[in-house]
Amino acid sequence: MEFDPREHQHTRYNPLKDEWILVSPHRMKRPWKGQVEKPSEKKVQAKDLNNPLCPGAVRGNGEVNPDYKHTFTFKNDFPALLEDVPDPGPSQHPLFRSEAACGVCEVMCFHPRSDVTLPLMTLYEINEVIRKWSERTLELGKKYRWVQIFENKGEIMGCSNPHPHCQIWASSFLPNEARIEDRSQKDYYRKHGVPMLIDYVNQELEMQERSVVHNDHWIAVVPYWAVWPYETMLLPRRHVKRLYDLNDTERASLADIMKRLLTKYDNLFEVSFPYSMGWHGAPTGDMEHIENSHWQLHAHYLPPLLRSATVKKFMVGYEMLAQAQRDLTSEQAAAKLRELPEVHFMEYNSDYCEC
Ligand code: H2U
Ligand code: ZN
Repeated sequence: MEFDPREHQHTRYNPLKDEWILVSPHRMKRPWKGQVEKPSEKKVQAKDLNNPLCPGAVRGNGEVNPDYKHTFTFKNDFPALLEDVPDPGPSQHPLFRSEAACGVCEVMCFHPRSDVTLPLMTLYEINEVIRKWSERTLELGKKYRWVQIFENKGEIMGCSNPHPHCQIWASSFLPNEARIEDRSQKDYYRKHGVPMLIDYVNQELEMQERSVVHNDHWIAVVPYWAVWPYETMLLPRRHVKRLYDLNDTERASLADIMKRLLTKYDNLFEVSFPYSMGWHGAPTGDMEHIENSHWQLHAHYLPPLLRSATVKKFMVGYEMLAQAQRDLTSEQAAAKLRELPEVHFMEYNSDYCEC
């Protein structure tokens, strides 16, 4: 029998995380009798003064939000990282290690309206979000090694608030994902003399099978080693280390590809598609000026949905105790996303108005 990646199980290597994933495409045929998520039926109001992220609303700390027109960034009122805390001191035993950790957490609202998510925004509005992302990375990166921008979208991802927003956590340490990606990209660069993700982008542009959308400056692909069914990576085609190294044209081009990708995501199951996304780029702070040529800026989009708006992929059992496993291949997922329209399904819906 000849090997067919669409039929036969195999493992794939993730060079960024130095991990393997089990691909079992033959399982796509199995019927689903498990948990079905309730679709979120609540219609989001454009403005709700009881929502602490809205313009003019009162936040947890008693402050009133300004009447903002585009983005609005504030220090998280319930931060996981504080700027000034005592140092735990040297560890006494190798099995009980700890290190000092400090940082700052911010929340960034993308738009004054709670019912306007990124794919429904204009390119100008998305560009405002990107400009703010760059600005905060530059500012917080003066002091901190790692500035993690991330968006949890949808209740299924534990997002507590429907208002379009992301969080920014800046830390004095490299979090695990960053540390591992740093090491893997460094090893690849030493071995091949080219940044790993530049090689990867060129391969994907040539092969086309996993590309979802691309434009002159960016490409969105379902990575060869994707774990989540419709996971994508968004990468610049040029070598760019950090968000604030993007020029005006590249930022405008990023707004274009984000709108196209996120519109496809929403169109897949005709819901506001839930995901966790985040940006990774070269470290900052006291690591900004060390050799970082191995780093390439990129974003990860990690959506939990599998076969409909209500069936989610569970990462349990084998995934928690052995390794990640997927049914649908990355190529099948990319083909499905590729064929979806780039006009948002809500734009056909007469219930939706611009009032
Ligand atoms: P998530 O929905 O992604 O969890 O983000 C909402 C964040 O907003 C959350 O981290 C913060 C929460 O701490 N927040 C405030 O800082 N002030 C408030 O008044 C409400 C929510
Ligand atoms: Zn990454």
